[in-house]
Amino acid sequence: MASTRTQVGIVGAGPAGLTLAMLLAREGIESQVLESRDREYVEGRVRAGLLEQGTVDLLTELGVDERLRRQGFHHSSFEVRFGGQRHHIPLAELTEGFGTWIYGQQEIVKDLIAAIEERGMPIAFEAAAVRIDDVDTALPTIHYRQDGSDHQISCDIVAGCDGFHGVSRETIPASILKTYEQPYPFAWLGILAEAPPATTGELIYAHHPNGFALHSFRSTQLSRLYLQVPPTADPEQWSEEAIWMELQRRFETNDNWHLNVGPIKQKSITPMRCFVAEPMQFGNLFLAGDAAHIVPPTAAKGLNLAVSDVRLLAQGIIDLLCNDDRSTLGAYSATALRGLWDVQSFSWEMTNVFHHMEGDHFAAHLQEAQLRRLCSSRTYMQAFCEAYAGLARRAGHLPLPAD
Ligand code: RFL
Ligand code: PHB
Repeated sequence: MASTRTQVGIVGAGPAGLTLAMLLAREGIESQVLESRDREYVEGRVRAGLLEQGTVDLLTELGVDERLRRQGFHHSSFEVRFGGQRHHIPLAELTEGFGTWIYGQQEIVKDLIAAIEERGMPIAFEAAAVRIDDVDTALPTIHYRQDGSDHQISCDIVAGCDGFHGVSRETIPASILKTYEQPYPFAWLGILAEAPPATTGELIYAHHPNGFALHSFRSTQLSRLYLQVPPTADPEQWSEEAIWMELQRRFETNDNWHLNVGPIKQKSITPMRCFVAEPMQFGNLFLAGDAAHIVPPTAAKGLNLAVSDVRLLAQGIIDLLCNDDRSTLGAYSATALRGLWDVQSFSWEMTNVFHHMEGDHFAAHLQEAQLRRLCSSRTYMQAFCEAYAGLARRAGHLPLPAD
């Protein structure tokens, strides 16, 4: 059995794990990233698309923003659509200039992997962590499988960045770990289509009696669209024609707006749920990103949260390993959870306002009243925009340490 030693063992090469590796390298801290999938899979996985300015600022600090600035799209506003009417929400105007960016998660992952490689740092692909031992000691050990054999790596700190289905969270004893889970009675059918987006200037969030729809994109030639569907929906039961018809119906306006249609390259179902695990720390194991929490994708917060978790975690690790100061790391779980619950609350609100609640006519009237208020009250609109832009978590503005 091969056995090695590093300062920080990072489980998972998603946005959380890769960003953490870069933040630590900047301070001369050595880490080893372990990733269960192969590189091609990780670089091709289509997921998030919307980045907060704070996330872009961090990628800029790390010097991995060159392609993002060339190929990404900056947005200063978004559109809300209901009752056949379009409503323009001036995001940047209401947040002292904070807009959002569209740039695919898999592109960020590619950029981070390239930058990590350039620094000669190791990422072990097809290396699946199977167990983490001794996390309550000064030298935890990650056991992993690679090339059909068992390996282990000992480290000062283990960062569990292995997403919702990883092994890190299970390492926290059941007597200590508390989880909260809230499923929704609907899911998203997401498509990636070879069709020029109807607009690249704004995203469109539509509320319709048939359900929610979102118009997004990945490039001037690739549309990314989502439809609210029942949680049991089978993507194979949705023909291309049925998907385009339903999208057109939900985006319909009384000024003849229309979608651009094209071949669908990919379709998938995303179940909608909220999930929180607390604490996000046990001994020298720290959870970050989807390993610790899931928010419904409506407000586009998952990746942005993962990045703000590791920003906080990296500072804690740096204070400990460079200055022998454990206070930031000691407050990590409480501080990250406080920011998380803020985001969970906004994601919950946005999901409930936009999605159709089957058979609930009372809810439908409340939703329309809330949407009318969002599109007409500047004060309400501003509070919504501040949360949507992730203002509290923007660069250099971490949530206050918990009491
Ligand atoms: P990831 O990306 O899941 O990465 C975890 C990595 O760990 C690996 N892994 C293991 N490696 C070694 N050993 C093991 N035992 C392992 N088990 C797992 C996995 O292979 C993987 O590579 O978690 P991370 O880094 O925390 O990042 C979280 C984000 O991926 C996620 O929150 C976002 O995609 C959520 N999300 C969105 N977030 C945004 O901020 N903006 C958006 O616009 C946005 N849109 C979305 C989304 C998620 C969606 N879906 C599919 C859930 C749209 C959708 C449809
Ligand atoms: C996306 O492009 O995947 C996306 C954009 C905005 C959202 C959610 C997802 O609110």
